[in-house]
Amino acid sequence: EVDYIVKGHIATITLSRPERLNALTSTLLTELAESIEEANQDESVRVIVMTGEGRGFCAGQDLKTVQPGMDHGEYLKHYYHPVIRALATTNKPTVAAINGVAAGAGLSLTLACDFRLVREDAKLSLGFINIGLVPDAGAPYFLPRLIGSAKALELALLGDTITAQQAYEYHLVTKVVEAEQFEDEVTAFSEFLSNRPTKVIGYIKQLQAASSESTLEDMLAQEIIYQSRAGKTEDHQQAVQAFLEKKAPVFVGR
Ligand code: LHQ
Repeated sequence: EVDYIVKGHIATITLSRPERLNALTSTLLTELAESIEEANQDESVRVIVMTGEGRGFCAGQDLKTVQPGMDHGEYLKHYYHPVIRALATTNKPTVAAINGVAAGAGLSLTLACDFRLVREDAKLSLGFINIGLVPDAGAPYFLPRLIGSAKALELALLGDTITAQQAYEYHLVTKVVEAEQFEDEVTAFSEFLSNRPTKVIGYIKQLQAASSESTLEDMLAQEIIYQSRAGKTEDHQQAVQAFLEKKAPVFVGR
């Protein structure tokens, strides 16, 4: 239910149940967590892209699998949380390529990524409230941090479907891309990222992740540690040399 391919330095993970708008099942979620872990471990991978097959990105949990008597909390713990943790803790840059509708936990998956590229005609909806549920799969953590608590609460309480353009105005997505350009733009963006200083990208991510729970003094201490590490990378040393020689830097990710 998940396709995984590595091309050059880019791992592309495709949610693949197109007849149901890639609605999530326990099998799909298990495979998704394994794919993210595989990309995370593979040293040749410098970018992780997640996208959907067919006309949708992901319609959230497959509601046909929701049984009476099922404990949603336990389900989250077993199937969703490993995916969200894997996305949120990888040191590699992650891109959600939102090729079509993203609803419920389908939208939540994208919030745990570093970048969201969205097709101009894709619709986004938190949606949970419309079926009497709270937002989940990391959304209560990520959404207020991404767009501020007022807008986050509004989307959660109203459950509205918003357009790609609105999502951009709310600072929810990185970029809105014309439909015909979408695949080329995802490739170009991922290739650009894959040629950046990958190790330092990981440091930047770890440093920023530390920020939400820290004081200024904590963060000043953290930046000493990370800049000291960044300063010792091959990419930094080579890029300074290239600058002085008026050449373009070539980053190897180390
Ligand atoms: C679907 C689904 C779907 C099954 C479309 N399931 N078939 C939940 C429970 C437990 C524990 C943990 O956490 C969660 C997390 C959650 O994600 S809850 C939120 C679940 N998702 C939703 O409530 C969204 C439901 N879907 C929709 O609102 C619409 O389908 C959207 C806005 C996604 C797309 O609308 P359209 O583009 O108009 O497509 P459609 O509605 O015609 O859907 C196409 C087909 O896909 C259709 O099947 P059919 O046999 O009639 O062609 C839908 O029934 C099916 N489908 N979402 N979540």
